[in-house]
Amino acid sequence: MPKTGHPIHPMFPQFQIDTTFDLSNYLVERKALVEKALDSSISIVYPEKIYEAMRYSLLAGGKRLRPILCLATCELSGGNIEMAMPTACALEMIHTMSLIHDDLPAMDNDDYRRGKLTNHKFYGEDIAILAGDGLLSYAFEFVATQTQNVLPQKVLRVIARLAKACGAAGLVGGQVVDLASEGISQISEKTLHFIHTHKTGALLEASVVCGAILAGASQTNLQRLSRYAQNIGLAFQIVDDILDITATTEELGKTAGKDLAAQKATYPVIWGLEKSRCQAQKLVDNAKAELEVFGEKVMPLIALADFIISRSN
Ligand code: GRG
Repeated sequence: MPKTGHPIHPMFPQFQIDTTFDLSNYLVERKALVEKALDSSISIVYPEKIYEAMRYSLLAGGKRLRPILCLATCELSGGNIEMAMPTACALEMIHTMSLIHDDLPAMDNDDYRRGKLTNHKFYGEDIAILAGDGLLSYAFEFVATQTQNVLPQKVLRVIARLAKACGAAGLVGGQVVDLASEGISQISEKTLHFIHTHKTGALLEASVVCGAILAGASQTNLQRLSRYAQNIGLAFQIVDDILDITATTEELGKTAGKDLAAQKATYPVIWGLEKSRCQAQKLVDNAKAELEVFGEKVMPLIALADFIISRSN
């Protein structure tokens, strides 16, 4: 029952809004925890160059959204931050490797990422490919060797989930269709949906689901959280497409206007900016509706869903 003196949440009248919840403070705190764990995850040993290249991109900033989501769903499902931190770090290692490879001349050919020269511009293509490979394999080693106080079966499920998100059924598959669609501005909405649910959505979904698996969430709650993640994943990509048009290179930390220049099919191209914004909002509302059963501990996930459409980079 709602306690007195607190406003009622418009979507969830059965519980109250935690008016003391401060998203920007939460993000700053969580980001700092993740940065610290990432910094101590890789030390520089011989052959120094590859470890330096891996750290160059891994510690280059970024919103750390995937680790933060993973920690949040672990806590929501009754676990704690320590249980999920190795998986949270692995998610960021995988995400970073995908950015390094995506930026290569053979793919998106970008010079800037997270406000810095891309890995291949700084270290050369050979080392950038290997830095990506190094981060990918280390991500799995890190989960397997560093996760504590979690049953091995759950760690195994997390490893399998992460691997699926990386491969042809996830990021790799999405990237392949994205590359094949280059220069074709008339691709169908179905193809665009496939690209984004795989290229962007798969890892966001794995982030949300893996945190909950580690904490022992029920199958029903895992399905609810999956649907939450699918909705925010698509909303995230629509906003990414919008920002490519509306934000500056300085705001984004990467080259703005690339989609238009490459005549890429995006949601704003198909729907226009206004409809794209409306669709993103609808998806976020759908995502939040999935959280109804979780009670008051759900504030971070509600706020993170809102952040996904209000962000400026
Ligand atoms: C994972 C084995 C394996 C291969 C990767 C290159 C590739 C295959 C896939 C491309 C995936 C890709 C780059 C998707 C784009 C996802 C996306 C929207 C990135 C931007 O994410 P943000 O905004 O970035 O969270 P920050 O810098 O804040 O972390």
